[in-house]
Amino acid sequence: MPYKIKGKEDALIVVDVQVDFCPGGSLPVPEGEKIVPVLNKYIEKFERSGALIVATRDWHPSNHISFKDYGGLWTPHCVQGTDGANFHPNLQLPERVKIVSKATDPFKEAYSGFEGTNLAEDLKRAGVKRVFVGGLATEYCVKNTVLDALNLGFETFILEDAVKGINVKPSDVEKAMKEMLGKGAKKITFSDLEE
Ligand code: VGL
Ligand code: ZN
Repeated sequence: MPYKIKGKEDALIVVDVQVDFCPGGSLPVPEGEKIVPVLNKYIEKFERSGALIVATRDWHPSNHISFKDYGGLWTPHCVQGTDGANFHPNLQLPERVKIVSKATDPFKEAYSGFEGTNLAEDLKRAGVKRVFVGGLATEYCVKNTVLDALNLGFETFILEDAVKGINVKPSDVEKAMKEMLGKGAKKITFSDLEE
């Protein structure tokens, strides 16, 4: 179904497209790098329309609760200031991108870009009504960002061709997609967007 980009009422949120979440990194999402060129197309299109472009990044201190040694599920990843925490080198973020660093408190996991950040206030202040969410990983940070966006009252779109998941269990991504859609998110692909 076609949707017209409205410009200033829209925000593109690129979630955690970082070196550690791509093959070769410490917590790779299988084929995570494949969404990079697709995201670049979205970025270009939204940028041209005057929409707000946001890039979230996982930005953990080295003793973060998310890490196995500190009681969490994950191997260390996206530690502040390390190469693995950098955005993927081929991701073409525009000059005026708003970077949101999250999960910086050592004692709190925060999968959503809205958790413990000013993102909600910043979007509301800018007059944003709709958010378009892509990135990594579908069933963790993308899902939690999408669900928070819905709860905050944004019309929320998942970029189906620009997300990838980990699938710790094989059906995890499918379940996450169902949950997001069941709560009111809409899924679109690049060809659904009209300028
Ligand atoms: C993420 C696991 C741990 C994500 C972040 O960006 O989806 N997943 N930290
Ligand atoms: Zn993390």
